[in-house]
Amino acid sequence: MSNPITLGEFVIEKQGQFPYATGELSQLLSSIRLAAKVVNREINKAGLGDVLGAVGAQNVQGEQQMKLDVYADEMFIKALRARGEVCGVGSEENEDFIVFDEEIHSNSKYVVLIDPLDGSSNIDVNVSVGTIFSIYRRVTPPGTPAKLEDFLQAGNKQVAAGYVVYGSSTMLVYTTGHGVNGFTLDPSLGVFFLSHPNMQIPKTGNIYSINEGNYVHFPDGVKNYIKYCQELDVPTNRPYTSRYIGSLVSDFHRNMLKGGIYIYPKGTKSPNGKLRLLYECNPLAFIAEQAGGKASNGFKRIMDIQPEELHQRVPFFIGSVEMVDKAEEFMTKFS
Ligand code: AHM
Ligand code: MG
Repeated sequence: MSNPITLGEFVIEKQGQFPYATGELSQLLSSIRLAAKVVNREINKAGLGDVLGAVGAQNVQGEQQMKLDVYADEMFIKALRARGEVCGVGSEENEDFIVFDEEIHSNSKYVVLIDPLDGSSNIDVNVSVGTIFSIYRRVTPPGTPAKLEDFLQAGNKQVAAGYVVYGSSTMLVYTTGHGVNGFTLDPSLGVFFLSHPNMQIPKTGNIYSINEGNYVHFPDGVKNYIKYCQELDVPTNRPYTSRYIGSLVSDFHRNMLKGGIYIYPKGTKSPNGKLRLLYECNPLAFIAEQAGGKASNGFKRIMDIQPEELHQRVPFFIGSVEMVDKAEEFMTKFS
């Protein structure tokens, strides 16, 4: 490795870009980085379930083995609680947000929204999963308990966002609104190294990612866009190729690197789609835009949607800007 830069070093070097107090963001990211490493270790052992004792069974210490999504949720919350930057966490795993009210949080200025283990149904079959997080300045005064309004902020108010993909290698990708950088974990050292500086999503691509099994339930705009993706047209490199892992972070990450579009539309079964605005869509939208891509609900910018509830779902179109533009064109035309 020539001149390796660790995530810790990088965050400190760039902390001047953060509009608020120096050091706050690095503390916050170091909580996330630590929890990500612990979760990574557990995920890597998941295949040993039958050997070491399946989830739900008792392990050798007589402790109950936790489901990994619950475990990840607890790890991230514990790591964030251990430092003083955050006054509350909203998690996809929990019905309500959690307020941190210990002494060290009396001056905390941030809230975190997190999907601790997205795509967790994939773990049993050794497919990549991810963590998605989003950081906001609280809007209520420090020194008071965090309130719902601190969490229900539009995505355009995010101060940082990122994801971890636990894949063939483990990567942490984040933005603070100054571009996107990706770090790969060296498992032998337990250190994330800068591996993907200044990530850019290609303006267009030839991958479309959607669960086509739900085709009959899709709106006409999406049905017609899929047809467009499958047509033969040499100048635009069609037909596109179809890739759907069913693990959002992995599908998004691949499309980020190669160019593509990911769609989870509304369907007759799920009137607002499946994905959650606060835990999944906003953070990935922030990253996509910072990498030169785009995220939409089919008609408008994801990050301009005013959230009304914590677990709100939205249709989601994200990826290469020209592909999302094209999909929006179909949505408008057939709506
Ligand atoms: P989860 O938050 O319950 O894990 O669900 C989110 C996951 C995404 O990772 C993935 O893109 C999507 O659900 C797949 O859903 P489907 O199986 O309906 O295609
Ligand atoms: Mg999820």
